[in-house]
Amino acid sequence: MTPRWICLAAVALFGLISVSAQAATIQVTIDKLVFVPAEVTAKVGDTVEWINKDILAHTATATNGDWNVTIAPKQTSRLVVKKPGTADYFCKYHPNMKGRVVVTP
Ligand SMILES: [Cu+2]
Repeated sequence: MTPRWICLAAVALFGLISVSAQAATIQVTIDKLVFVPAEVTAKVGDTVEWINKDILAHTATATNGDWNVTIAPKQTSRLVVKKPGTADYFCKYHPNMKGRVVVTP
């Protein structure tokens, strides 16, 4: 290998490591009109992924209006969290469905 190749390989490897160390995907399953787990913790930049196992459409709607995610039946939807803090959310179609995302910096 030439020094140029070694340098490129090092940059690529470092990029892979730093990306995997920073961003995680946190999964919430929706099963029979319940968010499981009801509360998850994420870091800024992480992705929250809702997996809808029901045959009904649901939403994850932040009570403070910051975000609104629709999850079609048997589908998965994702949100990248950008703001630290505690976000309570609910489903617009089934308001007794409630969850919480705690975002740490
Ligand atoms: Cu719902």
